[in-house]
Amino acid sequence: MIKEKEVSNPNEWAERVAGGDRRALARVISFLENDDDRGVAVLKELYARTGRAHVIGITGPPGAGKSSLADKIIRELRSQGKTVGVVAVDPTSPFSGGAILGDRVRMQGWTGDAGVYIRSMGTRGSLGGLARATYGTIQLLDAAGFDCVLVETVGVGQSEVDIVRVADTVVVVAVPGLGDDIQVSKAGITEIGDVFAVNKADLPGSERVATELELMLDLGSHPIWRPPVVLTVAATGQGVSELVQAVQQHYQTLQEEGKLAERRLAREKEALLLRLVERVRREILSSWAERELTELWAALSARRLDPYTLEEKLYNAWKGARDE
Ligand SMILES: Nc1nc2c(ncn2[C@@H]2O[C@H](COP(=O)(O)OP(=O)(O)OP(=O)(O)O)[C@@H](O)[C@H]2O)c(=O)[nH]1
Ligand SMILES: [Mg+2]
Repeated sequence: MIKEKEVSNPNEWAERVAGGDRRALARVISFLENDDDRGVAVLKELYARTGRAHVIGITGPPGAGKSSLADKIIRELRSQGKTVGVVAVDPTSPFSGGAILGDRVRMQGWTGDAGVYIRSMGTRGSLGGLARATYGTIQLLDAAGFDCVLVETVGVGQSEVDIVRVADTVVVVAVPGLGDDIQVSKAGITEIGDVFAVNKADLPGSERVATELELMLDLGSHPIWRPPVVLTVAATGQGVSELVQAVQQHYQTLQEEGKLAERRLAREKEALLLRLVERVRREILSSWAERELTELWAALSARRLDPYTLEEKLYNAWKGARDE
């Protein structure tokens, strides 16, 4: 273990992370997970060194084979000589720090490979907190020099979708046998995917899922990139090199069309604004005593007070306190 006393400032942590020190990397990720201020302090030091990694998001329904697919994608990228950092996010799991069993089992062959780093993260606090820690971790892996950063997340709700949105390339994994087109037509799914993998193509029905996806995609407009649909069998690795090729073509297209920086700036702005809003919200709420707030909510509920007046009251009190 690193003795904390030996590392006294963010700059030292940053140097260690950028230099590829894995134990430092693991510690700083824990800072982020625990909302320890040192995490953000290190991110500030490292931001100028980020933006080099290709961030690849993998999302899809539970059990679709995302981790198995990630394992085979790592293999393909390694064969190209690329280094890979992985963040496996499980919003339903309270565990973190590599304790998610499925991911460990499915991606376990890499412990001896210095070119691969895998970290699992779960929610201990809020989903917003998880999203923040995940995003910070991606930046750390980027600054640590990994060529590619894979982010796996279960795509069941909006927050999970938000997590994967930070990727340069989003792979949506669909599977046969989940009944009709629930997975395909689920709002937003066709919108966020840059590449679609129909996994478990060894099972019946995969061709149909692929056809439905193609039809759905045909309805959309795709000015620079029409998302391809690739059949895969993560269990054997079949189709994975085609998948990786599609993912890399997408990245190349973004670069050639000058859209990569635009996409990254958009996500950075969105994340920053969300943090700001959250901060102001916290400040406003914490400036009131619990009892006072309870009374205000009760007045709102009983319709003795309208929400617009209350909004002004809360805002003005906060602003007044700031202007003093
Ligand atoms: N038949 C078949 N089974 C597969 C394939 N890929 C994965 N599986 C199996 O599907 C199950 C789930 O695989 P995972 O890789 O853990 O799926 P996941 O999407 O990461 O699961 P969660 O992270 O729990 O949502 C495992 O039993 C895999 O062996 C495939 O291509 N074909
Ligand atoms: Mg998984």
